[in-house]
Amino acid sequence: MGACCGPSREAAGEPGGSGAGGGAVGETGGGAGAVTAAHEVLTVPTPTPVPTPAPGPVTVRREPPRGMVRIPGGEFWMGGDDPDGRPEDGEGPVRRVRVEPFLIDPACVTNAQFATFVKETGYVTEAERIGWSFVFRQFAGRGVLEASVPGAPWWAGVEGATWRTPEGPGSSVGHRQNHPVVHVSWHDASAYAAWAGKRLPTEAEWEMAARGGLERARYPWGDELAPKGRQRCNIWQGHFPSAPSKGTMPVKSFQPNGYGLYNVSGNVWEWTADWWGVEWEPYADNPTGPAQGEAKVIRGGSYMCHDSYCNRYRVAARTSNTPDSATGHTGFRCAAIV
Ligand SMILES: [Cu+2]
Repeated sequence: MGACCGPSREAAGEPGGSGAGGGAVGETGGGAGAVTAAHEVLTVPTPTPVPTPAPGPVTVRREPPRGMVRIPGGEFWMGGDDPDGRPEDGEGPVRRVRVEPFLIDPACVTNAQFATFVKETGYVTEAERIGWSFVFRQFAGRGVLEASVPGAPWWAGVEGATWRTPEGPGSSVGHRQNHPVVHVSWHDASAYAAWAGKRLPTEAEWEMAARGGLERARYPWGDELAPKGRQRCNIWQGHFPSAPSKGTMPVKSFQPNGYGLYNVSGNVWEWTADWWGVEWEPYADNPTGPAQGEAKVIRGGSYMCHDSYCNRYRVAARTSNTPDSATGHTGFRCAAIV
């Protein structure tokens, strides 16, 4: 998993950072060196024992509501062989994949939608139970823990950072009701999806939908990042990580792709159903990823992705994070059977 895009609780949980196994150190990869000049002392918050994931049964509320997009299914070229991609990300080789027709949300789940779920079920997110989550250091105010992610010093563990208080104590989502919910773990996202009568998309479904009907394009809208100079996604602007960032944007910002999906590139990373893996067959029928694993695939890139160290806002790009991890730049959208 890439610590720069998917900082995991485990990555921050290695006292001293030196022996940080699990790949966090080696995974910073690419141009990360350009922005990791200052090494910080890695003192880590004592991990709080976490109760078993997903608190209690979540009641399934209803049939998949209207407003989802129907993706016709069929075959497509999945993955990329872009020389910009990192070999360890397993974007390639490009292979033929078939998926059944399915439904997918046109946009990520918003703070308002997640609030309804919490109100109806009393659900408590994993970050709330554990007590801290990852915040982009530029946004962090109170509650910053003396921990950092090896190779990705722009992440801060913040006590009290939750979906309701994305920057930590004192912050709120009051003015961000239509922004994507963040600081949700994979377990939280799955619980929401079950409640909504939906599920998380498989990685193959996510990519087919994100491609919007285009074949082997670099982005969901074509091959050019900013056609005619027009920005099409919320990614890092200016020098990373020092330029001022606005963070998330409303889930329906920018023009949607050919299938009507908004912000598949940039804004927030999106959880998928699949365990992480990097081995592919030349052809796969409705793939659902490895049977087991340690990390879940996340797709799409975020407002923090920048060409200078991570160009994972390309539509074939992928990384992962552990299912208990939460960050201020990861959210999700749901899928459902037709
Ligand atoms: Cu990135």
